[in-house]
Amino acid sequence: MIVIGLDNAGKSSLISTLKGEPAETVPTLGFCSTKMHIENVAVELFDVGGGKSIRGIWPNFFSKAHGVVFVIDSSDEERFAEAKDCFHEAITHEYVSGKPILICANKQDVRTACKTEKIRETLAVPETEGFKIIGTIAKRGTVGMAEAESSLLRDVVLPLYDEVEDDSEEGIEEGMATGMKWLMGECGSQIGVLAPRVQRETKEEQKKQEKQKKEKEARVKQQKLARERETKTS
Ligand SMILES: Nc1nc2c(ncn2[C@@H]2O[C@H](COP(=O)(O)OP(=O)(O)O)[C@@H](O)[C@H]2O)c(=O)[nH]1
Ligand SMILES: [Mg+2]
Repeated sequence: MIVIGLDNAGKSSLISTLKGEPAETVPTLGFCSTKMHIENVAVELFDVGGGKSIRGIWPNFFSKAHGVVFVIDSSDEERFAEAKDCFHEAITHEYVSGKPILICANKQDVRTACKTEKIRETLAVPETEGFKIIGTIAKRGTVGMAEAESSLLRDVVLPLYDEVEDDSEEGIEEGMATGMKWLMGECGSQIGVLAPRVQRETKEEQKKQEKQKKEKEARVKQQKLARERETKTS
């Protein structure tokens, strides 16, 4: 499985929560991988960033993945356009299209977070099978806790919020497990198609990369020779 999304979406938090080890997370620069068991199946999760600069390494992971988890920070409206762009670039990739995709509308604990239906619209999630969207809280925010100690917040601000509070947060941690279960189930039922596809495309991608590497080496060699000739003639 590959877990993608913009930086700060909550990918690393989601993975550590799933693993049951709320480890301290550091921003993902390249990628990292975590192995765990979900529903008695060994799964390897690749945590890959979604920023423009990192997208060059996407195909490498896309080719190996049976399913995709896309994580979005539902409270960061300023980056919705960027997230949508990232989402569509991923789902239309030749190694991804047709594979099961789970979308985690994360940070549902943030009061200003958009609900799953709004996120579905925002990302323009295709209305076809193979896409599922769930609300998640990968890691409950601690920001604001200290502030809540302040009497103004505690006595004046928070009670106002409590009045409008609904119960939509309930069962959200469970939602994450249900979401992963769905993804595993989809991958499982399509394994006859997915397994050979992954094998074929992984090889294809490896070949592409080897070719690129050779071409690069050849270029470097040419440049070196050219430099040597220059120093001889001067
Ligand atoms: N409030 C809240 N904060 C979250 C949630 N998930 C992650 N965060 C915070 O968002 C920040 C980025 O999370 P991280 O997992 O490192 O994101 P990544 O860059 O996608 O791997 C961290 O400060 C997390 O504590 C969530 O569900 N709710
Ligand atoms: Mg990370």
